[in-house]
Amino acid sequence: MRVRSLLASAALTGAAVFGAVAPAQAAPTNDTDQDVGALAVVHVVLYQHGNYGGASFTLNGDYGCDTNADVDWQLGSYSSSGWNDIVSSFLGYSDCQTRVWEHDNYGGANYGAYTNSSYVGDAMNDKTSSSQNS
Ligand SMILES: [Ca+2]
Ligand SMILES: [Ca+2]
Repeated sequence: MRVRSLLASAALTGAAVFGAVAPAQAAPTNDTDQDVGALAVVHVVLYQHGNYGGASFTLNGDYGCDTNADVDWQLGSYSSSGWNDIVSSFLGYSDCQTRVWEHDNYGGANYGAYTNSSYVGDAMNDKTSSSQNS
C-alpha cells in the first residue's frame, strides 16, 4: 500500500516536470530532467534496502543514455516523490550509469557513476537526495 501510493505520487510529479519541457528541447540533449514512475524507458531503479530489496523508485524518460561520460538525465530533488534519504542500492538500464548525490541539485558527497550497485556504501546509505545518469 505504501509503495503504491509513493509511485502514484511520483507519476503525478513526473508528469508535471516533463510537461514543462518544450517539444523542441525533447531531442537527445544533455542534462534533461527525468520522468518518474513506471513509464517509457527505464534508466535506473533505486531501492530502499541493499541488494535491491524493499520498495523501489524508478527514473525514466523517452530514450536511454548515450555512451559518453557526460550527464544525459538527472533529477535535482527526490523530496516530492517521498524518496529523500532512502536509497541503499540501484540497478541501471538503457546504457545508463548512475551517480547519487547527498543533497538536492547535485550537492555534497556523491557515489558513482555505476551501472549497478548492491550497496551504495556507509557514507551514502540513506542519504541520496538527487541523482544523475550518464
Ligand atoms: Ca535505505
Ligand atoms: Ca540527502
